[in-house]
Amino acid sequence: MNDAISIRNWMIYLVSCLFLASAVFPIIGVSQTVSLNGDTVDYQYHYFTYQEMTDLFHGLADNHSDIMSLTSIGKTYEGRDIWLVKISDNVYENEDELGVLLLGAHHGNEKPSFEILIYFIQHMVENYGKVNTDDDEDGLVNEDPIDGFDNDDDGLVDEDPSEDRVREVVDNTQIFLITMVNPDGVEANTRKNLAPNYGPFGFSEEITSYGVNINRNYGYKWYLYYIFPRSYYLLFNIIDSSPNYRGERPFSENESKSVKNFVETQDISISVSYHSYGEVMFYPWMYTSRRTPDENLFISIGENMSKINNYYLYKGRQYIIPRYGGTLGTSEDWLYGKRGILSFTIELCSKRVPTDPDVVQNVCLKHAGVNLYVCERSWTIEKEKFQVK
Ligand SMILES: [Ca+2]
Ligand SMILES: [Ca+2]
Ligand SMILES: [Ca+2]
Ligand SMILES: [Ca+2]
Ligand SMILES: [Zn+2]
Repeated sequence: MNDAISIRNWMIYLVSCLFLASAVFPIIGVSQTVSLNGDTVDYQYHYFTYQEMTDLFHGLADNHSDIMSLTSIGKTYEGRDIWLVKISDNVYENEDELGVLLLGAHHGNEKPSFEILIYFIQHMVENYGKVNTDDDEDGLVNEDPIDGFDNDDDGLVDEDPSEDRVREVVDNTQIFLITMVNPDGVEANTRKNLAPNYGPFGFSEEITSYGVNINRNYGYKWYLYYIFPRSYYLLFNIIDSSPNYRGERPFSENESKSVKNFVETQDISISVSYHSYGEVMFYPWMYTSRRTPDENLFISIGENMSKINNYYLYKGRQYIIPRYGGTLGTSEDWLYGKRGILSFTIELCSKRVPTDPDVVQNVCLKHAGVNLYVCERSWTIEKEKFQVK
Protein backbone atom coordinates (compact mmCIF):
# COMPACT_ATOMS: atom_id res chain seq x y z
CA MET A 1 0.00 0.00 0.00
CA ASN A 2 1.13 3.52 -0.81
CA ASP A 3 2.43 5.04 2.38
CA ALA A 4 1.32 8.56 1.57
CA ILE A 5 -2.27 7.46 0.93
CA SER A 6 -2.44 5.30 4.00
CA ILE A 7 -1.09 8.11 6.15
CA ARG A 8 -3.58 10.52 4.62
CA ASN A 9 -6.48 8.09 5.17
CA TRP A 10 -5.34 7.55 8.67
CA MET A 11 -5.26 11.29 9.31
CA ILE A 12 -8.81 11.67 7.99
CA TYR A 13 -9.93 8.80 10.16
CA LEU A 14 -8.17 10.21 13.19
CA VAL A 15 -9.54 13.71 12.70
CA SER A 16 -13.10 12.47 12.20
CA CYS A 17 -12.87 10.22 15.26
CA LEU A 18 -11.60 13.08 17.36
CA PHE A 19 -14.27 15.37 15.95
CA LEU A 20 -17.04 12.90 16.76
CA ALA A 21 -15.62 12.19 20.17
CA SER A 22 -15.24 15.85 21.03
CA ALA A 23 -18.73 16.68 19.74
CA VAL A 24 -20.42 14.11 21.93
CA PHE A 25 -17.98 14.00 24.82
CA PRO A 26 -16.55 17.49 25.08
CA ILE A 27 -13.92 17.04 27.75
CA ILE A 28 -13.35 13.31 28.00
CA GLY A 29 -9.92 12.63 26.57
CA VAL A 30 -9.03 10.30 23.75
CA SER A 31 -5.37 9.79 23.06
CA GLN A 32 -3.95 7.53 20.40
CA THR A 33 -0.81 5.57 19.84
CA VAL A 34 0.34 4.76 16.34
CA SER A 35 2.36 1.75 15.43
CA LEU A 36 5.23 3.03 13.32
CA ASN A 37 5.48 0.08 10.99
CA GLY A 38 1.97 -0.17 9.63
CA ASP A 39 -1.64 0.87 9.52
CA THR A 40 -2.71 -0.37 12.91
CA VAL A 41 -3.87 2.43 15.11
CA ASP A 42 -4.52 1.80 18.73
CA TYR A 43 -6.82 4.26 20.42
CA GLN A 44 -6.10 4.35 24.10
CA TYR A 45 -8.60 6.02 26.34
CA HIS A 46 -7.05 8.61 28.63
CA TYR A 47 -8.52 8.57 32.14
CA PHE A 48 -8.43 11.64 34.29
CA THR A 49 -5.49 12.05 36.65
CA TYR A 50 -6.16 13.50 40.07
CA GLN A 51 -4.63 16.83 39.03
CA GLU A 52 -6.61 17.02 35.77
CA MET A 53 -9.79 16.31 37.70
CA THR A 54 -8.94 18.92 40.33
CA ASP A 55 -8.30 21.56 37.66
CA LEU A 56 -11.49 20.64 35.82
CA PHE A 57 -13.57 20.89 39.01
CA HIS A 58 -12.16 24.30 39.91
CA GLY A 59 -13.02 25.55 36.42
CA LEU A 60 -16.53 24.07 36.44
CA ALA A 61 -17.27 25.35 39.96
CA ASP A 62 -16.15 28.86 38.87
CA ASN A 63 -18.20 28.82 35.68
CA HIS A 64 -21.30 27.24 37.21
CA SER A 65 -21.15 28.66 40.72
CA ASP A 66 -24.97 28.84 40.87
CA ILE A 67 -25.32 25.03 40.86
CA MET A 68 -21.91 23.50 41.63
CA SER A 69 -19.70 23.79 44.70
CA LEU A 70 -16.36 22.18 45.43
CA THR A 71 -15.10 21.53 48.96
CA SER A 72 -12.44 19.36 50.51
CA ILE A 73 -13.77 16.95 53.13
CA GLY A 74 -10.33 15.82 54.26
CA LYS A 75 -6.79 15.10 53.25
CA THR A 76 -5.07 11.85 52.41
CA TYR A 77 -1.82 10.55 53.83
CA GLU A 78 0.06 12.15 50.92
CA GLY A 79 -1.79 15.42 51.44
CA ARG A 80 -4.27 15.32 48.58
CA ASP A 81 -7.68 16.88 49.08
CA ILE A 82 -10.62 14.50 49.02
CA TRP A 83 -13.01 16.54 46.88
CA LEU A 84 -16.72 16.76 47.41
CA VAL A 85 -18.75 18.16 44.53
CA LYS A 86 -22.27 19.29 45.29
CA ILE A 87 -24.73 19.93 42.48
CA SER A 88 -28.05 21.58 43.25
CA ASP A 89 -29.87 24.84 42.77
CA ASN A 90 -29.10 27.24 45.65
CA VAL A 91 -26.01 25.13 46.02
CA TYR A 92 -24.62 27.01 49.02
CA GLU A 93 -27.76 26.41 51.08
CA ASN A 94 -28.70 23.18 52.76
CA GLU A 95 -32.18 22.89 51.32
CA ASP A 96 -35.03 20.69 52.34
CA GLU A 97 -34.22 18.25 49.54
CA LEU A 98 -33.04 14.73 50.06
CA GLY A 99 -29.48 14.02 49.12
CA VAL A 100 -28.07 11.47 46.75
CA LEU A 101 -24.49 10.34 47.37
CA LEU A 102 -22.30 9.02 44.54
CA LEU A 103 -18.90 7.56 45.37
CA GLY A 104 -15.98 6.47 43.22
CA ALA A 105 -12.51 5.03 43.65
CA HIS A 106 -12.58 3.47 47.07
CA HIS A 107 -10.12 1.30 45.18
CA GLY A 108 -7.62 3.48 43.35
CA ASN A 109 -6.98 1.13 40.44
CA GLU A 110 -10.66 0.98 39.40
CA LYS A 111 -10.56 3.93 37.04
CA PRO A 112 -14.01 3.75 35.43
CA SER A 113 -15.48 4.32 38.90
CA PHE A 114 -14.41 7.97 38.95
CA GLU A 115 -14.53 8.56 35.21
CA ILE A 116 -18.29 8.01 34.98
CA LEU A 117 -18.87 10.46 37.84
CA ILE A 118 -16.72 13.16 36.25
CA TYR A 119 -18.70 12.66 33.05
CA PHE A 120 -21.97 12.93 34.98
CA ILE A 121 -20.88 16.19 36.63
CA GLN A 122 -20.03 17.65 33.22
CA HIS A 123 -23.32 16.45 31.77
CA MET A 124 -25.30 18.10 34.57
CA VAL A 125 -23.59 21.48 34.76
CA GLU A 126 -23.27 21.90 31.01
CA ASN A 127 -26.89 21.06 30.23
CA TYR A 128 -28.48 22.90 33.14
CA GLY A 129 -30.46 25.92 32.03
CA LYS A 130 -30.25 25.03 28.35
CA VAL A 131 -33.41 25.07 26.30
CA ASN A 132 -34.43 21.72 24.91
CA THR A 133 -32.11 21.01 22.01
CA ASP A 134 -32.18 18.62 19.08
CA ASP A 135 -28.69 17.29 19.92
CA ASP A 136 -28.47 14.91 16.95
CA GLU A 137 -30.05 17.33 14.48
CA ASP A 138 -32.66 14.91 13.18
CA GLY A 139 -35.54 17.36 13.44
CA LEU A 140 -36.90 15.83 16.64
CA VAL A 141 -36.18 17.22 20.11
CA ASN A 142 -35.26 14.93 23.03
CA GLU A 143 -36.67 11.90 21.21
CA ASP A 144 -34.05 9.58 22.72
CA PRO A 145 -33.36 10.35 26.41
CA ILE A 146 -30.73 8.49 28.45
CA ASP A 147 -32.48 5.31 29.52
CA GLY A 148 -30.52 2.56 27.80
CA PHE A 149 -33.06 2.18 24.98
CA ASP A 150 -33.11 3.32 21.37
CA ASN A 151 -36.46 5.07 21.89
CA ASP A 152 -36.82 6.27 18.28
CA ASP A 153 -35.53 3.11 16.64
CA ASP A 154 -32.82 4.81 14.59
CA GLY A 155 -30.00 2.47 15.59
CA LEU A 156 -28.44 4.98 17.98
CA VAL A 157 -29.02 4.72 21.71
CA ASP A 158 -29.63 7.76 23.94
CA GLU A 159 -28.39 10.23 21.33
CA ASP A 160 -30.69 13.12 22.26
CA PRO A 161 -30.73 13.57 26.07
CA SER A 162 -33.32 15.78 27.69
CA GLU A 163 -32.21 19.23 28.87
CA ASP A 164 -35.44 19.66 30.86
CA ARG A 165 -34.70 16.53 32.83
CA VAL A 166 -31.30 17.84 33.93
CA ARG A 167 -32.86 21.07 35.17
CA GLU A 168 -35.58 19.25 37.05
CA VAL A 169 -33.09 16.95 38.76
CA VAL A 170 -30.73 19.79 39.73
CA ASP A 171 -33.64 21.91 41.04
CA ASN A 172 -35.08 19.14 43.20
CA THR A 173 -32.12 17.13 44.46
CA GLN A 174 -28.92 17.73 46.39
CA ILE A 175 -26.38 15.58 44.59
CA PHE A 176 -23.15 14.89 46.46
CA LEU A 177 -20.25 13.31 44.62
CA ILE A 178 -16.99 12.09 46.06
CA THR A 179 -15.47 11.06 42.77
CA MET A 180 -12.15 9.85 44.22
CA VAL A 181 -12.48 8.62 47.80
CA ASN A 182 -8.91 7.33 47.57
CA PRO A 183 -6.94 9.77 45.37
CA ASP A 184 -3.54 8.53 46.60
CA GLY A 185 -4.50 5.07 45.37
CA VAL A 186 -5.64 6.55 42.05
CA GLU A 187 -2.31 8.29 41.52
CA ALA A 188 -0.33 5.17 42.43
CA ASN A 189 -2.81 3.01 40.48
CA THR A 190 -3.25 0.71 43.44
CA ARG A 191 -6.19 -0.81 45.30
CA LYS A 192 -5.38 0.38 48.81
CA ASN A 193 -4.41 3.79 50.13
CA LEU A 194 -0.72 4.61 50.71
CA ALA A 195 -0.55 5.13 54.46
CA PRO A 196 2.15 3.11 56.24
CA ASN A 197 1.14 0.19 58.45
CA TYR A 198 2.85 -0.64 61.72
CA GLY A 199 1.73 -4.23 62.00
CA PRO A 200 -1.91 -5.34 61.89
CA PHE A 201 -2.85 -3.46 65.09
CA GLY A 202 -0.41 -0.56 64.84
CA PHE A 203 1.87 -1.84 67.61
CA SER A 204 5.05 -2.34 65.60
CA GLU A 205 7.87 0.20 65.85
CA GLU A 206 8.71 -0.11 62.20
CA ILE A 207 6.71 0.19 59.02
CA THR A 208 5.62 -3.32 58.05
CA SER A 209 3.68 -2.54 54.83
CA TYR A 210 1.59 0.13 53.14
CA GLY A 211 -2.08 0.62 52.55
CA VAL A 212 -5.54 -0.25 53.86
CA ASN A 213 -8.50 -1.43 51.80
CA ILE A 214 -10.81 1.54 52.42
CA ASN A 215 -13.87 -0.56 51.64
CA ARG A 216 -13.05 -2.82 54.61
CA ASN A 217 -12.39 0.02 57.05
CA TYR A 218 -15.96 1.22 57.73
CA GLY A 219 -17.10 0.57 61.28
CA TYR A 220 -20.09 -1.71 61.17
CA LYS A 221 -20.24 -4.89 63.26
CA TRP A 222 -16.48 -5.31 63.52
CA TYR A 223 -16.93 -7.52 66.54
CA LEU A 224 -18.17 -10.29 64.25
CA TYR A 225 -14.55 -10.82 63.18
CA TYR A 226 -13.80 -12.08 66.63
CA ILE A 227 -16.87 -14.27 66.99
CA PHE A 228 -16.59 -15.88 63.56
CA PRO A 229 -12.94 -15.39 62.57
CA ARG A 230 -13.03 -18.07 59.89
CA SER A 231 -16.34 -17.04 58.34
CA TYR A 232 -15.12 -13.48 57.98
CA TYR A 233 -11.68 -14.42 56.69
CA LEU A 234 -10.05 -12.65 59.59
CA LEU A 235 -6.65 -13.91 58.49
CA PHE A 236 -6.91 -12.26 55.06
CA ASN A 237 -8.29 -9.04 56.48
CA ILE A 238 -5.87 -8.78 59.36
CA ILE A 239 -2.56 -9.36 57.53
CA ASP A 240 -1.47 -5.83 56.83
CA SER A 241 0.20 -6.65 53.51
CA SER A 242 -3.00 -8.23 52.17
CA PRO A 243 -4.99 -6.45 49.44
CA ASN A 244 -7.98 -6.65 51.78
CA TYR A 245 -6.29 -5.40 54.96
CA ARG A 246 -9.03 -3.73 56.99
CA GLY A 247 -6.84 -1.33 59.00
CA GLU A 248 -5.96 -1.30 62.67
CA ARG A 249 -9.41 -0.15 63.79
CA PRO A 250 -12.73 1.03 62.27
CA PHE A 251 -12.34 4.38 60.50
CA SER A 252 -8.60 4.43 61.13
CA GLU A 253 -8.07 5.86 57.63
CA ASN A 254 -8.48 9.50 56.58
CA GLU A 255 -10.52 8.47 53.54
CA SER A 256 -13.24 6.48 55.33
CA LYS A 257 -13.27 8.93 58.24
CA SER A 258 -13.81 11.86 55.85
CA VAL A 259 -16.73 10.11 54.16
CA LYS A 260 -18.23 9.30 57.58
CA ASN A 261 -17.85 12.85 58.91
CA PHE A 262 -19.46 14.27 55.80
CA VAL A 263 -22.33 11.78 55.64
CA GLU A 264 -23.20 12.46 59.27
CA THR A 265 -23.92 16.10 58.45
CA GLN A 266 -26.46 15.32 55.70
CA ASP A 267 -29.79 13.65 55.10
CA ILE A 268 -29.03 11.27 52.30
CA SER A 269 -31.58 8.98 50.77
CA ILE A 270 -29.80 6.76 48.24
CA SER A 271 -26.13 6.13 47.52
CA VAL A 272 -24.23 4.36 44.80
CA SER A 273 -20.60 3.38 45.27
CA TYR A 274 -18.90 2.59 41.99
CA HIS A 275 -16.18 -0.01 41.53
CA SER A 276 -14.89 -2.03 38.61
CA TYR A 277 -15.39 -4.71 37.41
CA GLY A 278 -18.04 -7.39 36.73
CA GLU A 279 -21.20 -5.67 35.37
CA VAL A 280 -23.04 -6.59 38.53
CA MET A 281 -24.87 -4.69 41.28
CA PHE A 282 -25.10 -5.43 45.00
CA TYR A 283 -27.03 -4.07 47.97
CA PRO A 284 -26.92 -4.83 51.73
CA TRP A 285 -26.24 -6.83 53.54
CA MET A 286 -22.69 -7.61 52.54
CA TYR A 287 -21.86 -9.30 55.84
CA THR A 288 -24.69 -11.82 55.92
CA SER A 289 -27.24 -13.44 53.65
CA ARG A 290 -30.02 -12.16 55.88
CA ARG A 291 -32.30 -9.74 54.09
CA THR A 292 -32.83 -6.18 55.20
CA PRO A 293 -36.36 -4.88 55.92
CA ASP A 294 -35.96 -2.87 52.69
CA GLU A 295 -35.39 -5.89 50.45
CA ASN A 296 -38.31 -5.09 48.13
CA LEU A 297 -37.28 -1.48 47.80
CA PHE A 298 -33.69 -2.46 47.00
CA ILE A 299 -34.97 -4.85 44.33
CA SER A 300 -37.30 -2.24 42.86
CA ILE A 301 -34.55 0.38 42.52
CA GLY A 302 -31.99 -2.20 41.42
CA GLU A 303 -34.19 -3.61 38.68
CA ASN A 304 -34.86 -0.15 37.30
CA MET A 305 -31.12 0.59 37.21
CA SER A 306 -30.61 -2.75 35.52
CA LYS A 307 -32.97 -1.72 32.71
CA ILE A 308 -30.59 1.14 31.95
CA ASN A 309 -27.17 -0.48 32.27
CA ASN A 310 -28.20 -4.08 31.63
CA TYR A 311 -26.16 -5.24 34.62
CA TYR A 312 -27.04 -8.23 36.73
CA LEU A 313 -28.72 -7.39 40.05
CA TYR A 314 -27.32 -9.81 42.56
CA LYS A 315 -30.10 -11.09 44.77
CA GLY A 316 -29.22 -14.71 45.45
CA ARG A 317 -26.99 -13.86 48.37
CA GLN A 318 -27.87 -16.99 50.26
CA TYR A 319 -25.67 -18.99 47.88
CA ILE A 320 -22.53 -16.85 48.04
CA ILE A 321 -22.74 -15.17 51.41
CA PRO A 322 -23.58 -17.64 54.16
CA ARG A 323 -25.68 -16.63 57.14
CA TYR A 324 -22.54 -15.87 59.12
CA GLY A 325 -19.75 -14.94 56.82
CA GLY A 326 -19.55 -12.28 54.15
CA THR A 327 -17.60 -9.07 53.84
CA LEU A 328 -17.19 -6.85 56.88
CA GLY A 329 -16.32 -3.17 56.86
CA THR A 330 -17.84 -2.09 53.53
CA SER A 331 -19.24 1.40 53.01
CA GLU A 332 -22.56 -0.12 51.91
CA ASP A 333 -23.26 -1.83 55.22
CA TRP A 334 -22.28 1.24 57.24
CA LEU A 335 -24.31 3.65 55.06
CA TYR A 336 -27.39 1.49 55.32
CA GLY A 337 -26.93 0.05 58.81
CA LYS A 338 -26.03 3.31 60.56
CA ARG A 339 -27.61 5.97 58.38
CA GLY A 340 -30.58 4.23 56.74
CA ILE A 341 -29.30 5.11 53.26
CA LEU A 342 -30.35 2.76 50.46
CA SER A 343 -26.81 1.93 49.38
CA PHE A 344 -25.82 0.16 46.19
CA THR A 345 -22.52 -1.05 44.82
CA ILE A 346 -22.12 -1.12 41.07
CA GLU A 347 -19.22 -3.03 39.56
CA LEU A 348 -18.71 -1.37 36.19
CA CYS A 349 -17.41 -2.89 32.96
CA SER A 350 -16.24 -6.35 32.02
CA LYS A 351 -12.63 -5.54 32.87
CA ARG A 352 -11.03 -3.38 35.50
CA VAL A 353 -9.69 -0.64 33.22
CA PRO A 354 -11.04 -0.75 29.66
CA THR A 355 -8.91 1.25 27.20
CA ASP A 356 -11.31 1.27 24.24
CA PRO A 357 -12.75 4.82 24.09
CA ASP A 358 -16.12 3.55 22.79
CA VAL A 359 -16.46 1.22 25.75
CA VAL A 360 -15.63 3.96 28.26
CA GLN A 361 -17.91 6.52 26.62
CA ASN A 362 -20.74 4.01 26.59
CA VAL A 363 -20.35 3.20 30.29
CA CYS A 364 -20.19 6.94 31.10
CA LEU A 365 -23.41 7.67 29.22
CA LYS A 366 -25.30 4.69 30.65
CA HIS A 367 -24.41 5.63 34.19
CA ALA A 368 -25.36 9.24 33.68
CA GLY A 369 -28.76 7.63 33.05
CA VAL A 370 -28.49 5.47 36.17
CA ASN A 371 -27.54 8.50 38.28
CA LEU A 372 -30.40 10.58 36.86
CA TYR A 373 -32.80 7.78 37.69
CA VAL A 374 -31.45 7.48 41.25
CA CYS A 375 -31.92 11.24 41.78
CA GLU A 376 -35.51 11.11 40.54
CA ARG A 377 -36.27 8.06 42.62
CA SER A 378 -34.96 9.78 45.76
CA TRP A 379 -37.85 12.26 45.61
CA THR A 380 -40.43 9.71 46.61
CA ILE A 381 -38.40 7.13 48.48
CA GLU A 382 -38.55 8.23 52.11
CA LYS A 383 -42.11 7.20 52.77
CA GLU A 384 -41.45 3.76 51.28
CA LYS A 385 -38.40 3.17 53.42
CA PHE A 386 -38.03 1.15 56.58
CA GLN A 387 -36.57 3.50 59.18
CA VAL A 388 -33.28 2.00 60.33
CA LYS A 389 -32.01 5.02 62.22
CA1 LIG B 1 -31.70 17.20 23.76
CA1 LIG C 1 -33.09 14.71 18.00
CA1 LIG D 1 -32.08 6.54 18.96
CA1 LIG E 1 -32.87 6.31 25.01
ZN1 LIG F 1 -13.47 -2.10 44.17
